[in-house]
Amino acid sequence: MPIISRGFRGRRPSGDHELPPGQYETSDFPVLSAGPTPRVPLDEWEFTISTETGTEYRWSWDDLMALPAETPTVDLHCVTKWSKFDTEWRGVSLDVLFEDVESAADFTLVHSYGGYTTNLPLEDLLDGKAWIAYEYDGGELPAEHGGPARLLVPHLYFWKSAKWVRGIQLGLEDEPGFWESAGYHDYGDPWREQRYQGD
Ligand SMILES: Nc1nc2c(c(=O)[nH]1)N[C@H]1C(S)=C(S)[C@@H](COP(=O)(O)O)O[C@H]1N2
Ligand SMILES: [Mo]
Repeated sequence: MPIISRGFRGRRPSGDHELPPGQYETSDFPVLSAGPTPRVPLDEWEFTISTETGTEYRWSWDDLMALPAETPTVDLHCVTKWSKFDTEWRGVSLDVLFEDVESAADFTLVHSYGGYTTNLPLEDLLDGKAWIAYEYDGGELPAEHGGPARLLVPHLYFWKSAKWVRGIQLGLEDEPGFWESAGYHDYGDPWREQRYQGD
C-alpha cells in the first residue's frame, strides 16, 4: 500500500474545496438572468421585509450602507453545473436586517426588481448563512451580477441568490418562486443534488 494519505489523494487541484455531485469548477463568472437587467437609481432603491401580518420594515440605500457589513468568501454552485470557488463579497448579514422583525412565519418569498422571485425557508436566511451583498471582488457589484444589491445564499444552488433584490415577504406557507414554479427543486441543496422537483 503506498504511503500517501487519503486527504492528499482526495485533494483537487484548486486546494481544499469539494465539488458537490455533478458540478465542475470554473474560474469564469457566467451571467444568468431570466430577463433584462433592471437599473435602479440608488436614491430610489429600497429594501423591504414584510411580515405575514402586513408589517413592513424598510431600508433606503443609505440605511443599508450604515449597517455593519461582513466580507464573506464563499463557493457558488449553479444548477447548470458550474461551481466557482472563493468568491469575495461585502454585504449585510440577514441576521442584522431581521434583528427587530417580529414574525411567526417559517417561509419567505424573495422579490427582485424586474419581477424575479425565489422561495426559501426563513431559517436558511439566518444564522450567518445569507447576506444582502453590494460588493463583489473588491468593487461595486456589477449590474449584470445583481447590483446594486443581491441576495447571497451560497449553501443553496445559486438561483436562490436573487439579483437586484427588493424585498422579502414572510409567510406561514411555502410559496414557490420563479424557477421553483417551473420545475426546479423547492429547496435546492447542491450537496444532495436537489436540482429539479423529485430529486
Ligand atoms: N433577479 C434575478 N436573480 C437571479 C436570476 C435571475 O434571472 N433574476 N438568476 C438566478 C440564477 S439561475 C443564477 S445561476 C444566478 C446567476 O447569478 P450571476 O448572473 O451573477 O452569475 O442568479 C440567480 N438570481
Ligand atoms: Mo442558475
